[in-house]
Amino acid sequence: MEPAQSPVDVDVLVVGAGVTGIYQLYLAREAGFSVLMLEAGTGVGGTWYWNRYPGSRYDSESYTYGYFFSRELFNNWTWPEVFTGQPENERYFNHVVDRFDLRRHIRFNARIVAEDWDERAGSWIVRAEDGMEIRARFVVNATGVLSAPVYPRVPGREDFKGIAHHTGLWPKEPVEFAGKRVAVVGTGSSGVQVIPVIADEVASLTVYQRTPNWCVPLNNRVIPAGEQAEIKADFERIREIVTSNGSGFLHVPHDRTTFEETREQRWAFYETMWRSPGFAKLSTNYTDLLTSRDANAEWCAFLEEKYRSIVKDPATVEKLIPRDHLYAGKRPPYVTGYFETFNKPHVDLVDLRETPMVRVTEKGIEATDGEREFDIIVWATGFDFGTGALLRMGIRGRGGLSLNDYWAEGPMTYLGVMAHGFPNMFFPGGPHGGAGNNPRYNGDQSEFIHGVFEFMRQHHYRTVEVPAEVEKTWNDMVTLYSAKQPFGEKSYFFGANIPGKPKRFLNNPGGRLLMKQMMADTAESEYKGFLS
Ligand code: NA7
Repeated sequence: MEPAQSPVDVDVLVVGAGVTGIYQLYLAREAGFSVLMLEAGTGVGGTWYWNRYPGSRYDSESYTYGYFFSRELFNNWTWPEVFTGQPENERYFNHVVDRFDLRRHIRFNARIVAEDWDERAGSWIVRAEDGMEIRARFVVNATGVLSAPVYPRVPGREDFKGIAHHTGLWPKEPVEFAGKRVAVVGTGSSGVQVIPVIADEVASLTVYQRTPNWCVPLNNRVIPAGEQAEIKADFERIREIVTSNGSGFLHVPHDRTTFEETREQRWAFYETMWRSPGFAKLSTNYTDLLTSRDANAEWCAFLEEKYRSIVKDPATVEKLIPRDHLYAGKRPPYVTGYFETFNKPHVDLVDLRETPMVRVTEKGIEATDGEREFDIIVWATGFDFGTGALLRMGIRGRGGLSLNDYWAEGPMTYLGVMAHGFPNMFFPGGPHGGAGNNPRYNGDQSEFIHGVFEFMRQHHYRTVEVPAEVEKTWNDMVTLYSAKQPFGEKSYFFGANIPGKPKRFLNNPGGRLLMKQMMADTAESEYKGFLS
């Protein structure tokens, strides 16, 4: 007779060695659970491992993006710039896993192809592409929201004989741009980071833009030694602010609305915003920026003026001004020297709304105005946001229920971390997650999940599953607030970039504070109805 209970290999299996997974692994290991992490890549860092294209850089302040679980880690790591680049970010995550001796719990080159809930054993059987099989009591899929890269559905992509890379799958070996004819397709956060960085090296640069974005300066700078010391001395205050506020940033919200001030005052204030670091343009702008169309349009009018003052060719600047959404209608990119790039004589902008792409050829790209030849094509065409990674992993819960079927009309979650029918499985940093400084928001989720593990161990429960009616309260909240948040239905936050994907809001429109409150209530109720 088969044993009723198959032994588990580990208590907690974490999938994905990004910023969220590493923290989850650390929490579980510190608490004495047996742990394992599986990672598809050959190194740690997640987003900061895969997106190693030239110009890849934080747009959250480095010292608020890193971890706060160890004062000693915070003290001993020096962020050289306010917004550090990918190599530095990847170094940080390597430092963390080595400093806390986590690397020995990680298996690399392990791409998951199946996760099956074994009802009888009360555990998950997880299989990797190479045939490795792990049995785990709990599975935490920390696989990220921007980790399933997508290419345009344009014929002939495979025919191109030159070099072609997606920004989200960038190779470790350097790509030689010097003297090459280069195309960049896509002008989201990744495309607008690559473009100015490679522009001076290449023989020619052609930018294929489908939708212009409201790009604003990142305003990166080196952090001088004196300021470094101040930041380190300020650990407790910084941690308190970024772990307790809505955005996860250190930014202090403004105290007035747009039209309380004269036009002259507004323009002076917008100038301050233009010079402010990264997301401060969103989080410290006039308080009605995202709630009043008129207020938002006023900021956009200022931005339009700025663009016109930088870009010399009137036809080019016309194409660079968004007309179909206001600020934050799509995720706003933060740039360094982006608009200036279009003043260089060897840089061209192709507006795909005027001349759509027809096909990729052996030699280049054909649009309706003809074929252009290239040595290199950079596909900066984004990701299957939110659900993409989870729906590529073959996850099957109770009774063989496929997550792809359960989420056929869009994700159904509780707190953006668990789903009914999928016991003992979690996905921090996944769909219905946060907009803001992601590691802080995802960290809340990891701590909630870890609290569940601790409670179950203490009280000898084996299974945790969100009841259907409780899950519904969260999904009703998402539906209700989706209509009130600023991101438009044309953004990837609604899955708009993926043909055929259901149009559902893929973040938590209720915000971080509501999520934290619901987590606290759930824990306080001792997970009533969740445990068996
Ligand atoms: P994004 O922000 O999704 O940008 C992708 C870009 O690629 C965007 O400009 C798209 O235009 C463009 N795109 C997508 N499909 C096509 C096709 N078929 N033809 C032409 N152009 C296309 O991804 P990123 O990698 O830049 O940024 C991802 C996140 O990384 C970002 O939000 C930050 O969190 C960091 P569209 O706007 O869809 O018309």
